[in-house]
Amino acid sequence: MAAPHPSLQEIGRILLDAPSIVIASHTRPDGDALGSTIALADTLRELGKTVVAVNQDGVPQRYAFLPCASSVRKPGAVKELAGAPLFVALDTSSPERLGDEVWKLVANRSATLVIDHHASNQKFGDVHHVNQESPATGQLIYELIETMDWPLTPTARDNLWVAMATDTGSFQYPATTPRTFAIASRLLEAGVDLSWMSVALFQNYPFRRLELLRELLGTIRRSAGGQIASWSMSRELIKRLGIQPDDHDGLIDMLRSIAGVVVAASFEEEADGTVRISARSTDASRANVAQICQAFGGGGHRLAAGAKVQGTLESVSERFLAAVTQELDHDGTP
Ligand SMILES: [Mn+2]
Repeated sequence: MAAPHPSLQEIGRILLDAPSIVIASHTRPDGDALGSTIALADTLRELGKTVVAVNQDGVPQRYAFLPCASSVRKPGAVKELAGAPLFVALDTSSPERLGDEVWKLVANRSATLVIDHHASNQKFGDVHHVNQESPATGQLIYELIETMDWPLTPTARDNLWVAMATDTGSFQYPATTPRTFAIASRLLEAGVDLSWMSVALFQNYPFRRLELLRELLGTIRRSAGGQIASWSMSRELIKRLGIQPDDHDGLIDMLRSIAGVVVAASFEEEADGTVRISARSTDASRANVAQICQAFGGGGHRLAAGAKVQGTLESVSERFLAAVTQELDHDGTP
Protein backbone atom coordinates (compact mmCIF):
# COMPACT_ATOMS: atom_id res chain seq x y z
CA MET A 1 0.00 0.00 0.00
CA ALA A 2 0.94 3.67 0.09
CA ALA A 3 3.26 5.77 2.23
CA PRO A 4 2.36 6.32 5.90
CA HIS A 5 1.09 9.84 5.12
CA PRO A 6 -0.44 9.51 1.70
CA SER A 7 -1.68 12.51 -0.26
CA LEU A 8 -5.32 12.77 -1.28
CA GLN A 9 -4.17 11.76 -4.77
CA GLU A 10 -2.78 8.51 -3.36
CA ILE A 11 -5.94 7.95 -1.29
CA GLY A 12 -8.00 8.40 -4.44
CA ARG A 13 -5.80 5.93 -6.30
CA ILE A 14 -6.18 3.31 -3.54
CA LEU A 15 -9.98 3.67 -3.70
CA LEU A 16 -9.99 3.39 -7.50
CA ASP A 17 -7.79 0.28 -7.38
CA ALA A 18 -10.02 -1.55 -4.88
CA PRO A 19 -12.38 -4.09 -6.47
CA SER A 20 -14.94 -3.60 -3.71
CA ILE A 21 -15.21 -1.23 -0.77
CA VAL A 22 -16.92 -1.21 2.63
CA ILE A 23 -17.37 2.21 4.25
CA ALA A 24 -18.27 2.67 7.93
CA SER A 25 -18.31 5.39 10.57
CA HIS A 26 -18.62 5.54 14.35
CA THR A 27 -21.53 4.29 16.46
CA ARG A 28 -24.14 6.86 17.51
CA PRO A 29 -23.40 8.56 14.20
CA ASP A 30 -23.68 12.33 13.79
CA GLY A 31 -24.16 14.44 10.68
CA ASP A 32 -20.48 14.27 9.76
CA ALA A 33 -20.21 10.50 10.22
CA LEU A 34 -23.29 9.78 8.09
CA GLY A 35 -22.81 12.64 5.62
CA SER A 36 -19.24 11.65 4.76
CA THR A 37 -20.15 7.97 4.55
CA ILE A 38 -23.04 8.54 2.15
CA ALA A 39 -21.16 11.15 0.10
CA LEU A 40 -18.09 8.95 -0.42
CA ALA A 41 -20.18 5.84 -1.10
CA ASP A 42 -22.33 7.64 -3.68
CA THR A 43 -19.30 9.16 -5.41
CA LEU A 44 -17.53 5.80 -5.68
CA ARG A 45 -20.71 4.12 -6.96
CA GLU A 46 -20.96 6.86 -9.60
CA LEU A 47 -17.43 5.84 -10.62
CA GLY A 48 -18.62 2.25 -11.03
CA LYS A 49 -17.28 0.81 -7.80
CA THR A 50 -19.06 -1.81 -5.69
CA VAL A 51 -19.64 -0.14 -2.34
CA VAL A 52 -21.33 -1.23 0.87
CA ALA A 53 -22.03 1.52 3.44
CA VAL A 54 -22.69 0.47 7.02
CA ASN A 55 -23.12 1.83 10.51
CA GLN A 56 -23.53 -0.44 13.50
CA ASP A 57 -26.34 1.76 14.89
CA GLY A 58 -27.93 2.45 11.52
CA VAL A 59 -29.32 5.90 10.65
CA PRO A 60 -31.11 7.67 13.54
CA GLN A 61 -34.50 9.26 12.88
CA ARG A 62 -32.94 12.73 13.01
CA TYR A 63 -30.88 11.98 9.90
CA ALA A 64 -33.44 9.93 8.00
CA PHE A 65 -33.95 12.95 5.69
CA LEU A 66 -30.42 12.66 4.24
CA PRO A 67 -30.51 11.82 0.53
CA CYS A 68 -29.78 8.07 0.20
CA ALA A 69 -29.96 7.59 3.99
CA SER A 70 -31.40 4.12 3.34
CA SER A 71 -28.19 3.12 1.57
CA VAL A 72 -26.50 2.94 5.00
CA ARG A 73 -27.26 -0.48 6.46
CA LYS A 74 -26.61 -2.19 9.74
CA PRO A 75 -23.83 -4.80 9.42
CA GLY A 76 -26.30 -7.63 10.10
CA ALA A 77 -28.36 -6.61 7.05
CA VAL A 78 -25.41 -7.12 4.69
CA LYS A 79 -25.67 -10.68 3.40
CA GLU A 80 -22.51 -11.04 1.38
CA LEU A 81 -19.38 -9.16 0.51
CA ALA A 82 -17.60 -9.67 -2.79
CA GLY A 83 -14.03 -10.88 -2.31
CA ALA A 84 -11.74 -9.11 0.14
CA PRO A 85 -13.01 -5.53 0.29
CA LEU A 86 -11.01 -2.43 1.10
CA PHE A 87 -12.36 -1.18 4.41
CA VAL A 88 -12.72 2.58 4.81
CA ALA A 89 -13.30 3.97 8.32
CA LEU A 90 -14.53 7.57 8.34
CA ASP A 91 -14.67 10.13 11.17
CA THR A 92 -13.65 7.49 13.72
CA SER A 93 -10.77 7.99 16.14
CA SER A 94 -10.49 4.49 17.62
CA PRO A 95 -11.34 0.97 16.43
CA GLU A 96 -13.81 0.38 19.30
CA ARG A 97 -15.98 3.29 18.15
CA LEU A 98 -16.81 1.42 14.92
CA GLY A 99 -18.46 -1.40 16.85
CA ASP A 100 -17.79 -5.16 16.92
CA GLU A 101 -20.34 -5.99 14.25
CA VAL A 102 -18.61 -3.77 11.72
CA TRP A 103 -15.26 -5.43 12.39
CA LYS A 104 -16.91 -8.85 12.06
CA LEU A 105 -18.35 -7.82 8.69
CA VAL A 106 -14.94 -6.78 7.34
CA ALA A 107 -12.98 -9.70 8.84
CA ASN A 108 -11.73 -10.66 5.36
CA ARG A 109 -10.76 -7.09 4.35
CA SER A 110 -7.70 -6.55 2.17
CA ALA A 111 -6.69 -3.41 4.09
CA THR A 112 -8.06 -0.63 6.28
CA LEU A 113 -8.02 3.00 5.16
CA VAL A 114 -8.72 5.65 7.82
CA ILE A 115 -9.92 9.15 6.89
CA ASP A 116 -10.55 11.39 9.90
CA HIS A 117 -10.10 14.78 11.54
CA HIS A 118 -9.84 13.80 15.23
CA ALA A 119 -6.55 14.80 16.87
CA SER A 120 -6.90 11.70 19.06
CA ASN A 121 -7.02 9.33 16.07
CA GLN A 122 -5.24 6.12 17.03
CA LYS A 123 -4.08 5.33 13.46
CA PHE A 124 -5.58 1.86 13.69
CA GLY A 125 -5.57 1.12 9.95
CA ASP A 126 -2.99 0.39 7.26
CA VAL A 127 -3.24 3.78 5.53
CA HIS A 128 -4.29 7.01 7.24
CA HIS A 129 -5.35 10.42 6.10
CA VAL A 130 -5.89 12.27 9.38
CA ASN A 131 -6.08 16.05 9.23
CA GLN A 132 -6.96 17.60 12.57
CA GLU A 133 -7.06 21.07 11.02
CA SER A 134 -10.17 20.07 9.13
CA PRO A 135 -13.45 20.99 10.89
CA ALA A 136 -15.22 17.95 9.46
CA THR A 137 -14.44 14.65 7.80
CA GLY A 138 -16.91 15.83 5.16
CA GLN A 139 -14.51 18.63 4.25
CA LEU A 140 -11.76 16.03 3.66
CA ILE A 141 -14.12 14.03 1.43
CA TYR A 142 -14.87 17.18 -0.56
CA GLU A 143 -11.12 17.84 -0.96
CA LEU A 144 -10.68 14.25 -2.15
CA ILE A 145 -13.45 14.60 -4.73
CA GLU A 146 -12.03 17.90 -6.00
CA THR A 147 -8.40 16.66 -6.03
CA MET A 148 -9.40 13.60 -8.03
CA ASP A 149 -11.66 15.63 -10.31
CA TRP A 150 -14.49 13.20 -9.54
CA PRO A 151 -18.09 14.24 -10.29
CA LEU A 152 -19.99 15.89 -7.43
CA THR A 153 -23.30 14.01 -7.34
CA PRO A 154 -26.41 15.74 -5.90
CA THR A 155 -26.38 13.12 -3.10
CA ALA A 156 -22.74 13.82 -2.23
CA ARG A 157 -23.36 17.57 -2.43
CA ASP A 158 -26.23 17.50 0.08
CA ASN A 159 -24.57 15.03 2.44
CA LEU A 160 -21.31 16.98 2.48
CA TRP A 161 -23.28 20.11 3.32
CA VAL A 162 -24.83 18.34 6.32
CA ALA A 163 -21.44 16.93 7.39
CA MET A 164 -19.86 20.38 7.37
CA ALA A 165 -22.83 22.35 8.73
CA THR A 166 -23.22 20.03 11.73
CA ASP A 167 -19.55 19.52 12.69
CA THR A 168 -18.87 23.27 12.50
CA GLY A 169 -21.95 24.10 14.62
CA SER A 170 -23.48 25.94 11.63
CA PHE A 171 -20.08 27.36 10.61
CA GLN A 172 -19.36 28.84 14.03
CA TYR A 173 -16.72 26.64 15.70
CA PRO A 174 -13.09 27.85 15.60
CA ALA A 175 -11.91 25.10 13.22
CA THR A 176 -14.12 26.73 10.55
CA THR A 177 -11.79 28.32 7.99
CA PRO A 178 -12.11 30.46 4.84
CA ARG A 179 -11.68 27.19 2.93
CA THR A 180 -14.76 25.80 4.71
CA PHE A 181 -16.79 28.75 3.45
CA ALA A 182 -15.29 28.41 -0.04
CA ILE A 183 -16.42 24.78 -0.14
CA ALA A 184 -19.83 25.68 1.31
CA SER A 185 -20.14 28.30 -1.41
CA ARG A 186 -19.35 25.71 -4.09
CA LEU A 187 -21.90 23.29 -2.62
CA LEU A 188 -24.53 26.07 -2.72
CA GLU A 189 -23.60 26.90 -6.31
CA ALA A 190 -23.93 23.21 -7.11
CA GLY A 191 -27.53 23.35 -5.89
CA VAL A 192 -27.87 22.75 -2.14
CA ASP A 193 -31.37 23.86 -1.12
CA LEU A 194 -30.34 25.91 1.92
CA SER A 195 -33.76 26.63 3.41
CA TRP A 196 -34.95 23.04 3.04
CA MET A 197 -31.68 21.83 4.52
CA SER A 198 -31.86 24.23 7.47
CA VAL A 199 -35.41 23.23 8.33
CA ALA A 200 -34.55 19.52 8.06
CA LEU A 201 -31.46 19.96 10.24
CA PHE A 202 -32.39 22.53 12.85
CA GLN A 203 -36.14 23.18 12.85
CA ASN A 204 -37.64 19.74 12.87
CA TYR A 205 -37.07 18.39 16.38
CA PRO A 206 -39.47 16.04 18.18
CA PHE A 207 -41.32 17.63 21.14
CA ARG A 208 -39.58 15.27 23.57
CA ARG A 209 -36.33 17.18 22.94
CA LEU A 210 -37.92 20.21 24.61
CA GLU A 211 -39.35 18.06 27.41
CA LEU A 212 -35.83 16.74 27.95
CA LEU A 213 -34.39 20.25 27.99
CA ARG A 214 -36.98 21.30 30.61
CA GLU A 215 -35.77 18.48 32.87
CA LEU A 216 -32.07 19.04 32.19
CA LEU A 217 -32.32 22.71 33.11
CA GLY A 218 -33.39 21.58 36.57
CA THR A 219 -30.14 19.64 37.02
CA ILE A 220 -27.71 22.41 36.00
CA ARG A 221 -24.65 22.70 38.18
CA ARG A 222 -22.11 25.47 38.07
CA SER A 223 -18.69 24.94 39.59
CA ALA A 224 -15.18 26.44 39.63
CA GLY A 225 -16.68 29.90 40.04
CA GLY A 226 -18.98 29.54 37.04
CA GLN A 227 -16.27 28.25 34.71
CA ILE A 228 -17.88 24.82 34.52
CA ALA A 229 -21.53 24.18 33.73
CA SER A 230 -22.93 20.67 33.65
CA TRP A 231 -26.14 18.70 33.72
CA SER A 232 -27.12 15.06 34.18
CA MET A 233 -29.46 12.71 32.37
CA SER A 234 -30.59 9.77 34.48
CA ARG A 235 -31.70 6.45 33.03
CA GLU A 236 -35.11 7.06 34.60
CA LEU A 237 -35.49 10.35 32.73
CA ILE A 238 -34.35 8.84 29.42
CA LYS A 239 -36.87 6.00 29.77
CA ARG A 240 -39.74 8.20 31.00
CA LEU A 241 -39.47 10.58 28.02
CA GLY A 242 -38.53 7.89 25.47
CA ILE A 243 -35.32 9.75 24.61
CA GLN A 244 -33.33 8.54 21.59
CA PRO A 245 -29.55 9.13 21.52
CA ASP A 246 -29.80 11.78 18.81
CA ASP A 247 -32.54 13.74 20.64
CA HIS A 248 -29.99 15.73 22.62
CA ASP A 249 -27.57 16.46 19.78
CA GLY A 250 -26.29 19.99 20.28
CA LEU A 251 -28.18 20.74 23.51
CA ILE A 252 -24.82 20.95 25.31
CA ASP A 253 -24.17 24.15 23.33
CA MET A 254 -26.65 25.85 25.69
CA LEU A 255 -24.24 25.17 28.57
CA ARG A 256 -21.23 26.24 26.57
CA SER A 257 -22.91 29.49 25.53
CA ILE A 258 -23.20 30.81 29.12
CA ALA A 259 -20.89 33.79 29.74
CA GLY A 260 -17.82 32.77 31.75
CA VAL A 261 -18.12 29.05 31.02
CA VAL A 262 -14.87 27.41 29.93
CA VAL A 263 -16.04 23.80 30.12
CA ALA A 264 -19.53 22.43 29.55
CA ALA A 265 -20.22 18.82 30.48
CA SER A 266 -23.17 16.51 30.05
CA PHE A 267 -23.47 13.21 31.93
CA GLU A 268 -25.73 10.49 30.61
CA GLU A 269 -26.48 7.32 32.55
CA GLU A 270 -26.31 4.31 30.21
CA ALA A 271 -28.17 1.01 30.52
CA ASP A 272 -24.90 -0.93 30.90
CA GLY A 273 -23.77 0.65 34.17
CA THR A 274 -21.59 3.27 32.53
CA VAL A 275 -21.90 7.03 32.24
CA ARG A 276 -21.35 8.78 28.94
CA ILE A 277 -19.52 12.07 29.34
CA SER A 278 -19.75 14.77 26.67
CA ALA A 279 -17.50 17.77 27.19
CA ARG A 280 -17.02 21.07 25.38
CA SER A 281 -14.40 23.73 25.94
CA THR A 282 -14.57 27.38 24.94
CA ASP A 283 -10.80 27.84 25.29
CA ALA A 284 -8.35 25.06 24.42
CA SER A 285 -5.45 26.87 26.11
CA ARG A 286 -7.29 26.74 29.45
CA ALA A 287 -8.95 23.36 29.12
CA ASN A 288 -8.21 20.77 26.45
CA VAL A 289 -11.18 18.43 26.81
CA ALA A 290 -9.65 15.79 24.51
CA GLN A 291 -6.81 15.43 27.00
CA ILE A 292 -9.11 15.40 30.03
CA CYS A 293 -11.39 12.80 28.41
CA GLN A 294 -8.39 10.66 27.43
CA ALA A 295 -7.59 10.31 31.12
CA PHE A 296 -11.10 8.81 31.43
CA GLY A 297 -10.54 6.39 28.56
CA GLY A 298 -12.18 8.57 25.90
CA GLY A 299 -10.99 11.09 23.37
CA GLY A 300 -12.01 13.60 20.72
CA HIS A 301 -11.07 17.14 19.79
CA ARG A 302 -9.54 19.85 21.99
CA LEU A 303 -12.88 21.69 22.13
CA ALA A 304 -15.27 18.73 21.91
CA ALA A 305 -14.63 15.32 23.40
CA GLY A 306 -16.21 12.48 25.33
CA ALA A 307 -15.73 9.30 27.30
CA LYS A 308 -17.70 6.32 28.61
CA VAL A 309 -16.90 5.52 32.21
CA GLN A 310 -17.94 2.72 34.58
CA GLY A 311 -19.77 4.00 37.68
CA THR A 312 -22.83 5.84 38.91
CA LEU A 313 -24.00 9.20 37.60
CA GLU A 314 -22.93 10.84 40.87
CA SER A 315 -19.47 9.26 41.19
CA VAL A 316 -18.50 9.75 37.54
CA SER A 317 -19.66 13.37 37.43
CA GLU A 318 -17.83 14.14 40.71
CA ARG A 319 -14.61 12.66 39.39
CA PHE A 320 -14.87 14.38 36.05
CA LEU A 321 -15.74 17.80 37.50
CA ALA A 322 -12.81 17.45 39.92
CA ALA A 323 -10.46 16.69 37.01
CA VAL A 324 -11.73 19.72 35.06
CA THR A 325 -11.45 21.96 38.13
CA GLN A 326 -7.86 20.82 38.62
CA GLU A 327 -7.10 21.55 34.98
CA LEU A 328 -8.55 25.06 35.32
CA ASP A 329 -6.64 25.66 38.59
CA HIS A 330 -3.45 24.41 37.00
CA ASP A 331 -3.87 27.18 34.47
CA GLY A 332 -3.30 29.67 37.30
CA THR A 333 -6.49 31.66 36.83
CA PRO A 334 -8.86 31.90 39.80
MN1 LIG B 1 -16.51 14.68 12.54
